[in-house]
Amino acid sequence: MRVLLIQSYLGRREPPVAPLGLANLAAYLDTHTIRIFDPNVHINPTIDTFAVIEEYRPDFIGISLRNIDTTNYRDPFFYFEHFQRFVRDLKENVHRIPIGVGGSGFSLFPRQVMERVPEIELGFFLEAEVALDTYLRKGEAIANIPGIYYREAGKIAFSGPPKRLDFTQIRSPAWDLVELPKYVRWADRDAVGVETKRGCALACSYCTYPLLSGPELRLKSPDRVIEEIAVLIERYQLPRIFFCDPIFNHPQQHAEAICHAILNRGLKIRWGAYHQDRSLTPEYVNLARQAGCDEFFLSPDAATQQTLQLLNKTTTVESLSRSLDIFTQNRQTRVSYNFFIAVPGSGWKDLAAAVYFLVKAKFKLGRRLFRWKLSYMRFEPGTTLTRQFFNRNRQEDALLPQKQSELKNLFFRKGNSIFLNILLLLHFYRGLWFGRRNTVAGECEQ
Ligand code: B12
Ligand code: SF4
Repeated sequence: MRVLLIQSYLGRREPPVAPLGLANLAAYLDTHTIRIFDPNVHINPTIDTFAVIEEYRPDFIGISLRNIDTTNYRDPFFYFEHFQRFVRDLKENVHRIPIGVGGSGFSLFPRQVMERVPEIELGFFLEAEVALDTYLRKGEAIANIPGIYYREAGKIAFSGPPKRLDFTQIRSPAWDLVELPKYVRWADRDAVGVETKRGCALACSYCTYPLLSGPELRLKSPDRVIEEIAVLIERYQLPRIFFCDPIFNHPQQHAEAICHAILNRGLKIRWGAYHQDRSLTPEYVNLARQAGCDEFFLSPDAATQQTLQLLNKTTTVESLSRSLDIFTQNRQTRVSYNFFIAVPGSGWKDLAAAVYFLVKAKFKLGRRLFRWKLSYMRFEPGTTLTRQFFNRNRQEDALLPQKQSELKNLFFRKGNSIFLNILLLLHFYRGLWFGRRNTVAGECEQ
């Protein structure tokens, strides 16, 4: 079977992200002929996609719907609108070829996407290495393949949650099928990702990652990770990668083992990764830096104990402050800290604590405070916070709006005092200065 895997077109130019999910899927489809295409790194995204279809003549088209929107209040861009148009145009051109969709954007809103994009025949929920392979082999009825949304008698049916992949057996991404050289110049903007694990065992109340990649940790062996990095360096001369794990340094021993393996193998690679502050030690930071870490991304999100607890963070005021001391002492690290401006029940004191922390961090780290962010939380499906503070009055369906202008309604922006709310309103809509600068497109809300 000829299979075409497409990264969905974002609808505008932005720093691209190499399709790691599609490269993982392709590694499992070795009984088929596969092509991976990312319109985002082509000059005429839609026209070039049609040209590829015309030339390749696939029997099945799989599209990765990675992003729904930017989750960024300063730049509320609705990728999903463009995805809908992209699939509609595609189907008009290729009406006899079945279209399947998967990806984290799809998995956050599976039923809604199936309803709103009737051109999609099949939707693959969560990780789909096994489900897609089984479906394409055609030996099994769809209803018996866990993890698939499909259409039956005019209704949307679901075959049940997929089994999570055994990570000790996982195959390496088929990067040879991706036009990887096109991403190399974006390496410093986190364009090429490597997974060292799936899952997050922590449970911050606003976060979708445990839903998307599972609440239990599945670790890739450090040897396997090193092999994958070595291929990226040797075959594509890639100078930098981003570790796509929800949290790289949890568990700490696994992160340390990977750092040691990079050093022992003598790999020259720079990398960035999401870190949590609770278990940071000066020794670990030093080790990670020597192994190539050039940016530690931290999302403490709040700076008072009460708001940290409400968000169910493992961070404490003490661990946050200790992390800053560690980064201050280690004079070669670049760090980014993200905070939310408003958390349910928070007030002036909480906002002031976050601002004070950032000012202190700027003073202590100078230019090494590479990015900082004071942003608003976007309610996302399936989180505790959404259940508590969004669903009370509204349907979860509203989390996938109909149009871009509705995105702004999905951010939490209420403090516990009237004057604070007026300030937040002005900040949110009128662009008061604080927290609006110093973030780079392509970064990710955690
Ligand atoms: C790491 C990461 C980043 C890194 C990416 C680094 C890199 N080079 O890959 C960086 C920091 C650059 C980043 C940027 C952004 N990110 Co981000 N990111 C992630 C994260 C944590 C992991 C993604 C990943 O690589 N997973 C590992 C791969 C293997 O899994 P996967 O892609 O999901 O693929 C599997 C399945 O989904 C499925 N699948 C995927 N595609 C398809 C297609 C078919 C046909 C089938 C059958 C199955 C299938 O099978 C795959 C294999 O199992 C996710 C959260 C998460 N846990 O998913 C957020 C996430 C994807 N990001 C998100 C967002 C919003 C963004 C940004 C828009 C942020 C911004 N404002 O700039 C940008 C977009 C950049 C771009 N150009 O696309 C959101 C998207 C949801 C939403 N609300 O829109 C997520 C879900 C986080 C969240 N808020 O919940 N991100
Ligand atoms: S915010 Fe980070 S630590 Fe918390 S649940 Fe999400 S991925 Fe895990």
